[in-house]
Amino acid sequence: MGRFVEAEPYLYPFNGDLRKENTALLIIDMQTDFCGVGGYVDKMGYDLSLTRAPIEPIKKVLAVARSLGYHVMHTREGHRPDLSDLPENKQWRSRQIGAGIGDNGPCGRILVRGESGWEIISELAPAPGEVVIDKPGKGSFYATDLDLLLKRQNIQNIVLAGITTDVCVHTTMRDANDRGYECLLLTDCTAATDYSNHLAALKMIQMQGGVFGAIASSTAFIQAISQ
Ligand code: C5J
Repeated sequence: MGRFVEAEPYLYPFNGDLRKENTALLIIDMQTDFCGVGGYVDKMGYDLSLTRAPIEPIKKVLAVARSLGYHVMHTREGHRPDLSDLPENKQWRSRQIGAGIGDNGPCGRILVRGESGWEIISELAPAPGEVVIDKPGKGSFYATDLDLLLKRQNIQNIVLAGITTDVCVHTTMRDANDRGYECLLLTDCTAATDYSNHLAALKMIQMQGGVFGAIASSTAFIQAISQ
């Protein structure tokens, strides 16, 4: 028996053990800085319609996951106001592209904790009691207590949504996979600042029999958990 999602390149999870108790929906960096007007991605000149596309599909998955009692966790990329956790090269590179991390922008200081651009967009705001992970890097495990929280709750399956597919979502999925978590990326609940990068990131996951896990549409995931 078991419960499986119609996923690629294999039915997810590998062992059919998909339950609210052992599964977390992890929503990565749905912050104004990555998908809102005047935020970091906008300042860099990328097309916001790409990173905004997952908002509606995530809203649907989130509503179902919450109603069924699945674990829901959110992450935010950002730095301390004194920038003591901002690597010099990360700041330098962001200035090269005209969106200096820590510099003032239309939504406050770019990628700085507590600023309006750093907040998770209101449509996907965390509910009381949901875990929110503040991370200084691209991966959600680096310099955070995410692994500890997952282990304490006996979570084995991580379902990934959020932005951007090729950067923070992929870094998190790769790291989670190395740590033994069974990962599923929701294809329409993720997006990149370049559509071909999104597609390439999806393709990479499907190599080697699912080198980092599997991918599926949000519809397939909702169908599986609603049964
Ligand atoms: C980036 C992220 N792209 N959340 N951050 O710098 O993917």
